[in-house]
Amino acid sequence: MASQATATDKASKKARFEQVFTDRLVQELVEHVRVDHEMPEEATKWYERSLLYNTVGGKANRGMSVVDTVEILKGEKLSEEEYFEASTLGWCVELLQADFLVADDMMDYSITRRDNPCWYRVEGVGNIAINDAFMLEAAIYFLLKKHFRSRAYYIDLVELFLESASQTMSGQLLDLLTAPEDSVDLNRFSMQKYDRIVVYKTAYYSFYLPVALAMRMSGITNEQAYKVALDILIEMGHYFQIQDDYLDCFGTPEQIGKIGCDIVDNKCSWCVNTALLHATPDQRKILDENYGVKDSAKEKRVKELYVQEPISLPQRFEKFETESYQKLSSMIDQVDEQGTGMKKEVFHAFLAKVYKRSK
Ligand code: GPP
Ligand code: MG
Ligand code: MG
Ligand code: MG
Repeated sequence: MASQATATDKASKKARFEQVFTDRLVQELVEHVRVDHEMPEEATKWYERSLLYNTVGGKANRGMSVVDTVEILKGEKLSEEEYFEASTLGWCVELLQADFLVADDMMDYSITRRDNPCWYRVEGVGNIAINDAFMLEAAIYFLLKKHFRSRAYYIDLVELFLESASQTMSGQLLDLLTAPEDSVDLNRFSMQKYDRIVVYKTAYYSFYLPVALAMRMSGITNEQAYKVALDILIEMGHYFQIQDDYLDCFGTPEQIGKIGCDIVDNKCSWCVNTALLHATPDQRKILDENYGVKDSAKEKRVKELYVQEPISLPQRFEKFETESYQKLSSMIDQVDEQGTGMKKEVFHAFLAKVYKRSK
């Protein structure tokens, strides 16, 4: 019963969050392009469809973490107005995520996302998806201006978005450059390169950004508090992307809502880097012969190898998860709440959302 109640609470929390977007923010955005950009109906309809298709329907962990953090820092329930503002900021993070996913799916030749065809694969969309990604990003700055222009922390919000987006683009560049389509050379991969890719392409925008936005909104100005948050959240983001890489290979499409493609895409993933560290010379040869080619039989061969000893990715992943949890918990325990004005609960709550996730 208790776990059922929790599941219902979670669902209604998410429904409330989603309503802010579907019932209010989408209309504001569509009205903005209709009136301020003189867009005809054909264009406003397209934009509305893109906003709904690409922004709603995910886990919304990033966006809801903004709201949760504001509430934890306040120490009591938010008023209607406070809830609306925090969730608007949360939706701005989800819009950034939507922008990145539309573009990333094109770059990664992905097939499905959130159980549906990737946006660029929807009939009639194709390369228009590139412009739709730009429009999803532009939506962030419209909403920030509309709702936060008069606040003293407005510029901090804008800078946080600009800087995290820029860090993500650098990470994405490294991700793409280490995965050339036409030349497979596993010697180019390493765990050091991997760590840098994932911190930049994932951790800043997915973990530091939502919490730092909420901290600004809550009036935290102590720079040490931001430093402490950065250290913990970058580590958490690193852990999260390793989960993403593991699930790309070992999760089912029904579970993760997308079809994994890291092996055929020649990605410098946690899986291949870990396999390279432990493979016997014979296994290494098989990896060299089968990794990074658009051939499902070869992809299958790599997956078979990943579970064999001494590569044993499932066991190594489980160990990694336990150790990451311990490391993160001990970092969180060391936070000086009095000195920084931060609360450990902010980090515990975010970690609880992603620990041992299966999607
Ligand atoms: C996750 O990589 C990283 C991103 C989605 C950031 C993309 C950045 C851009 C500047 C476009 P991933 O490819 O492993 O994600 P997924 O598995 O969800 O496709
Ligand atoms: Mg991808
Ligand atoms: Mg990618
Ligand atoms: Mg992935």
